[in-house]
Amino acid sequence: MTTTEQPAHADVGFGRRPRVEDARFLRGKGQYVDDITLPGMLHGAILRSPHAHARIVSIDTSEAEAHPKVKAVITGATLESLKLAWIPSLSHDVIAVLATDKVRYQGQEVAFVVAEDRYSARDALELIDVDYDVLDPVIDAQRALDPGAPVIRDDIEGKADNHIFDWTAGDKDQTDAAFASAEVVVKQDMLYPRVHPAPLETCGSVAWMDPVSGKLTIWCTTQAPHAHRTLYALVAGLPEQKIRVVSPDIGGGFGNKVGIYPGYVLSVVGSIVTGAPVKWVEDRSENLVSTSFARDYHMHGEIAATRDGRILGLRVDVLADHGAFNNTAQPTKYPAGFFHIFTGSYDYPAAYCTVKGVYTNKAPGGVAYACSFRVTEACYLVERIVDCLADELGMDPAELRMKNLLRPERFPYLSPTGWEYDSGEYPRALAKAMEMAGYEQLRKEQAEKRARGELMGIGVSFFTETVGAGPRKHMDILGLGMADGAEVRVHPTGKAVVRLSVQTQGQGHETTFAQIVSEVTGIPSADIEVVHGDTDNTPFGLGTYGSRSTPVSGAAVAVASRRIVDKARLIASAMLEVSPEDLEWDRGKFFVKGDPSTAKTIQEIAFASHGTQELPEGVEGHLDAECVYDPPNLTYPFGAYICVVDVDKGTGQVKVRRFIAVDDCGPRINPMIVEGQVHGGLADGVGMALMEVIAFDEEGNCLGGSFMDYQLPTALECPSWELGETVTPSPHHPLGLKGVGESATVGSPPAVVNAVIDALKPYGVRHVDMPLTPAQVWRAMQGRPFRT
Ligand code: MCN
Ligand code: CUM
Repeated sequence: MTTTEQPAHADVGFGRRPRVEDARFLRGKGQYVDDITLPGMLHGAILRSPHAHARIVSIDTSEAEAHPKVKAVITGATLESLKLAWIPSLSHDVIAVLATDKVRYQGQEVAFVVAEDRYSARDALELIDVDYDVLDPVIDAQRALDPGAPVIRDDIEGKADNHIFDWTAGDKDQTDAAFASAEVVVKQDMLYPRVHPAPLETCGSVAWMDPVSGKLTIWCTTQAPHAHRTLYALVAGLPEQKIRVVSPDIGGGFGNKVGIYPGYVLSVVGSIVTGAPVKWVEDRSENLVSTSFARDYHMHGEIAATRDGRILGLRVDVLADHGAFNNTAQPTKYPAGFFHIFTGSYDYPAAYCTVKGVYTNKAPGGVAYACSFRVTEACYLVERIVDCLADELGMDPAELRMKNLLRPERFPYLSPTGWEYDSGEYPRALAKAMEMAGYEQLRKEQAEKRARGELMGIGVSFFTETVGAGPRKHMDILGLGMADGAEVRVHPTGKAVVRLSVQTQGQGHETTFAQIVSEVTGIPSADIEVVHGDTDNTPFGLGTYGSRSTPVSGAAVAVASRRIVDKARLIASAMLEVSPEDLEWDRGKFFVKGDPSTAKTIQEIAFASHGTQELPEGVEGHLDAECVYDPPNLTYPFGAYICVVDVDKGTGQVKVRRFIAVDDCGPRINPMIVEGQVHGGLADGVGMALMEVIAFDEEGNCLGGSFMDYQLPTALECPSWELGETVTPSPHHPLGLKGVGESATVGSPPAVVNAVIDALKPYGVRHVDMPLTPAQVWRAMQGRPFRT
């Protein structure tokens, strides 16, 4: 017979499996947005503001229009006539697609040129003459609410200041009481500086409004194709079925590709105006200067404790710099994202935070860069201030953590700010990291080095993340509930296709999502194709960010796969002429209980479902299933990190010598991919802690506009990572899985900073703000005598 017999196959279910997408990536055969070329395609370029704050007096485009290769020049006035000059932001504000009245940050979009080639489009930008009336900018967030500060958003009716929102979480009175009764209170200001996700591939799009079919196709660098399509439909008034958003291979997102950028909209308008496909791809400086930055949180923390090191409460006050438009991405109810998970991994009853958002003359954005919706900032705050407390108490920071970590019997745990942590075994993870590090021995080595006047530091951090947004009843983005669909279809020959709403940017979904189907159905992973990133061919869902793909879409795939198995049971019962309850499932086949020789494989069942086999009452043919998954809760991955640094006394140069990371994301679909995710996140952490910052001068000129100024870590700055794991399944995910894509970026910066501050202990230094560049570290040592 038949095509349905399968060889014994090792490639089934969870486990190490090389990434299938690498076959094309390693050969340079990926298909990125910039690889897309269509007949007659034109190219767009954006004229950007040189000023941080200026009124536009006039724009003269006549010379640019006269350029022989220019097909169209679009300004804010053009867009106003199409009602597209302003579009909704992700945070219930608006953003300007092209400036009409004022420019509000350096690099803001002012005009768009469409030409026959990229070079002519760029050349023609020089021919546009904009007359600006320069205004005082607001650069320092601390000054944004000063009386008399220039009002940035005078486009908003009645707006007379730069205030965006005030937000609180936790119980103020209870927290005040905890502080009043505390023996020790430690206070610390800290800044999580503005940084940038800086993916290798910058943002771009190709738009084609087909005048014959009336269908608009947009190939673009998006982490959320379905959400983008709906927004295009709502904003432009185009019928949603006539819009197709395709996210081809993406060269890294890291949060940079969540939102809709003016460039995407402009390529659409360009195509409508010229009748030809229009490509727009930004360059590196445009990406760094104008697209979603991350962090920019000015935090004041206070921690209360007993003298013997029991934490009693935490109080936090944050000033959030959101730039010129409030365009941070997070579920609607949470203007500060999930920052209120700042209570971290410790057991204490009282916590309270206030967050104030302000406008400044800087690029909008705010959460991106593997942030889990601001868990990065929250984790940094608590892990830094716990170290400050250890310093105050003269206690070892690992011991202080161990004393206060949530114990396993506390789960599910309701935090003082309202999160329900699903599962955790925290002390075990920290003990494991300490054992891997040889913690006692490291402290001895440090003491010896200190006695010799050498600077060695050991930094500990523990993190709890909240990922997998989220339950529809309280999480949405612009009104769209955060559920995700998945469809699994088994072909007659027993091969399968799974269609996802989420979109990979390098996380390896083509590999791991096939493994989820395989784990449940027993079909070999190699026989399962993963389709994603195309709204015409995949079910609706909100996309990839906040490490939600595995917790939400992965759950949808698991449930759909189980439905396949349930249906296969009914068909097998007809094939074997027994009742379904008499069948036993042994991943990949059903057999009559007690008689394995009767087995029907999933492949045979698939063929039968398409064949002439008589099917039980009520069972339709074919072996397909789908699911829309509404997560009952988020998942709470966690981990314990230990960093060892050496600091050069003469130069302030920090060398990360060792980094031990114990992560717990529940069972691992593919341990190799999880390790890769952790490696990347740890490198992010070293980068943010030591070198990355988007800074501005007093006039609002961005000082981080190239990789000469915006430093990223390389292999030279990274040690050979030492990874460990514990496995605590999520009780509510169908396969117990928790997300992991942002864990290491969240958990590692405080470990590195804690290590550097620990090295500087002989100088009595308690805190230094990131990035801990040699100059920053050196300054901290100056004027302070070295004391062992
Ligand atoms: N995984 C696993 N076992 C688990 C959990 C996850 O094998 N228990 C696998 C997943 O199947 C997936 C990968 O690990 O292949 C990451 O899964 P998940 O934690 O669900 O995160 P997402 O897939 O939703 O990815 C998003 C996350 C975010 S928000 C940022 S930002 C980030 C990150 O992933 N951007 C990345 N990692 C990145 N990695 C690369 N290479 N490129 C980016 O742009
Ligand atoms: Cu916040 S960066 Mo990721 O969620 O795309």
